[in-house]
Amino acid sequence: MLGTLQSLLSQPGSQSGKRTSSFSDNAPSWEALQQLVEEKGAQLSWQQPDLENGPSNPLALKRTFGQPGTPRVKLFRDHAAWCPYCQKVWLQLEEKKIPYTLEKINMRCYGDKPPEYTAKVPSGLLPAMELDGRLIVESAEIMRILEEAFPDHNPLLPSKGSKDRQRADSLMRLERRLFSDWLSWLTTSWSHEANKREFIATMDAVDRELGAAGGPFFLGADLSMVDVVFAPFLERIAASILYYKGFTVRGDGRWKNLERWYEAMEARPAYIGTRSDFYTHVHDLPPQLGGCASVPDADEAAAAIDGEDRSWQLPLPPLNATSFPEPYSPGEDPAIDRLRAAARLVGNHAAIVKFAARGCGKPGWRPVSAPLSDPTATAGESFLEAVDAGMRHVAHALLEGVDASSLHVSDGEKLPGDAVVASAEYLRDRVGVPRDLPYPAARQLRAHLNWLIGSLTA
Ligand SMILES: N[C@@H](CCC(=O)N[C@@H](CS)C(=O)NCC(=O)O)C(=O)O
Repeated sequence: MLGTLQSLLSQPGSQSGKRTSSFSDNAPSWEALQQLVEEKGAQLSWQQPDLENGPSNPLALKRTFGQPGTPRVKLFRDHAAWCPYCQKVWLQLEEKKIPYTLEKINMRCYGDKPPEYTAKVPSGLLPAMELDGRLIVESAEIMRILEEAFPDHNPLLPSKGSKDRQRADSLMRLERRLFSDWLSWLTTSWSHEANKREFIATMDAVDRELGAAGGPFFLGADLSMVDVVFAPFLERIAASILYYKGFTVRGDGRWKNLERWYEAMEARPAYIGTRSDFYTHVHDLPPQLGGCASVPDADEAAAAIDGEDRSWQLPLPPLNATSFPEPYSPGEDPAIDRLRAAARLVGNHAAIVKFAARGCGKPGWRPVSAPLSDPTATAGESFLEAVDAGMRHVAHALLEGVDASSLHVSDGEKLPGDAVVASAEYLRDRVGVPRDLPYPAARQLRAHLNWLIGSLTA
């Protein structure tokens, strides 16, 4: 499937073979849309998130959790929120409510790193942390030091020498075994059956361990460091093994304790703000791992994850703990999810329009290894007005529903449909979770971009 996506990406506008129609510039202005966001927010009792003190949010650059003073910790994590090692540290800080500031650094597959970062961390690796100005690298070391330096902030490890601590240490080793078995199966096409057996045996062991202390977490009723360490990988495993191997990890009841663990994690605001989605993961893993190996059995699930079936079309199928392809136990609140997507689009419209217009602009002079990234691409400047109007129609449809949209499509209209279709597709394929939006809001945005694309395409 990635092959399909890559070829699609190399010729922006997969609908470009189809006939598109021109359309009218009669969507409300951005100012009027902002007004609507505020009105809807008041109606639905929804407020813009409190980035500093509210639930974890990928847009936050400073977190104080209401505590006075200057944060002692500065975290450097990847800006796309793709790196599992960064996610562990991020989640630990959030669960412990340790005040911190954040600097986002791009991964190499997203282009060159800022020289100030490589001067500090010559390997360029993420995450890194400064504690009282002292630099620490390696996620395991960072996490160990955070536990030691903030003993009063919700300790996540049982005390040294205790039986629980021994169990926690042994579970951490199980996590590395799972990591290795997952990668062996995911990244190679040989020994498919043997790799699959090995992976399943290790997942059976993980599920047994999740039941051993009564659950829902590894050490029992309370979340611990073990859950924090497993979380980024169990998240990526569920996405990638379905997409590349057609094998359901989550949602078919095979591993009951694990299902309960996913649900318990997703009930935690600290985790949900860091959680990505299947689509983002299946496309962020290959550039980090140097590729993933698909089997033909995976085609149906992969098409659903890529939104190539009806899964990204309005009306969206319900989202819950058993939805296919991606279970999401907090479920959805479609009115709020649409509002959240609209608020982001309206609040950041100038940058988003320019970004989307790369879809009708020129690919970059220097490609990078992440297919969804093209840092040197340029926007189709002459189409900015049309793309702007298209995005205002999308925001309006998110806020008022597609039936209330004033979008008028006909061959005689002023604005070119083809450039806008290419731009909407470019943006749709690059909505990243959690970087841009939480999953339920991201799928609303993708589906409303598809509504625009479908409306403009004969
Ligand atoms: N052992 C390191 C591994 C960190 C690591 O591999 N980070 C990757 C991202 S997942 C990285 O920074 N790669 C360089 C890059 O892509 O920019 C740790 O646990 O912190």
